[in-house]
Amino acid sequence: MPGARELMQSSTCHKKFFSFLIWRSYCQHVASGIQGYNTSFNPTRRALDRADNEFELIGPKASFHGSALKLEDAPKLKLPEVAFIGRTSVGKSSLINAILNRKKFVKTSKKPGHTRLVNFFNINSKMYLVDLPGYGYVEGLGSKRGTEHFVKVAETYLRERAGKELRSVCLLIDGKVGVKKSDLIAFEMMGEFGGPFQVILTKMDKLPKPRHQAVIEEIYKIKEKFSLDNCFPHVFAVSSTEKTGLSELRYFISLNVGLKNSENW
Ligand SMILES: Nc1nc2c(ncn2[C@@H]2O[C@H](COP(=O)(O)OP(=O)(O)OP(=O)(O)O)[C@@H](O)[C@H]2O)c(=O)[nH]1
Ligand SMILES: [Mg+2]
Repeated sequence: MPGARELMQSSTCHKKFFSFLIWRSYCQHVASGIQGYNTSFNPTRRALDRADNEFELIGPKASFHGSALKLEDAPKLKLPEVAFIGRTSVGKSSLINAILNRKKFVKTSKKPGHTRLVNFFNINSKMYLVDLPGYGYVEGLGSKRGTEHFVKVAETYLRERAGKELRSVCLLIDGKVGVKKSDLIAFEMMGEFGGPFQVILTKMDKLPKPRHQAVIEEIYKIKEKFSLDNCFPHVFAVSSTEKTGLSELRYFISLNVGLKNSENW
């Protein structure tokens, strides 16, 4: 992704992007309240079924709140939110549909760079799921301008929502393509950003089963390399088309937004 490193590492971007120290301590507090944050993630079948049931109930009640380029346009209603970040075409919008068990609720496209704004989806007034533009190649803009757009929008979003409604960020990595240079920069960014995030490997249906573990291991190595202590230890692996790995993610989101208190599950 030519120019991305320079862009993401430009001093103004970094200064703004990483000035979340207060939020960091807040997030560590939130994260420590999530069952399994420091241990292995091993929800019971019963808990996963409950999460599926919960999303089955709230999925049909999800509605599009609106798009924001400037965060003044973000929802005024205060609800916990979970955001989705990743390269263009990694499957962010498709994953939101899959989590909600909806087919065309969020617009998806084969053309990279379809989502250009910060889109807020109100999930039955219990939470917002937030779809962000991707980094990397954008149809019609190219890689450099596409990434500039991402940095501008995502940085504003993360800065504005830090310490407020944002509970967690899902960083999506294409399981078939693997970790690209731009993803490494995103890892670095998230590490310095400091708020809780988790890695979601997408499009696992495109990858032969025997290779799944190797891709997961690659993520563990990167987490270790960057000493990402704000990254949830478990790596989620999903397929939105085959609908696999979704129960774990639904359960995790439920905990993140306080939909269910872990003791009740
Ligand atoms: N095989 C497969 N294809 C997927 C999966 N998830 C998404 N796709 C496809 O990947 C393409 C991009 O999906 P989107 O959900 O629009 O990706 P995005 O990350 O929102 O992309 P931008 O908005 O452009 O940043 C679409 O053609 C989807 O059908 C998956 O789990 N498996
Ligand atoms: Mg999208």
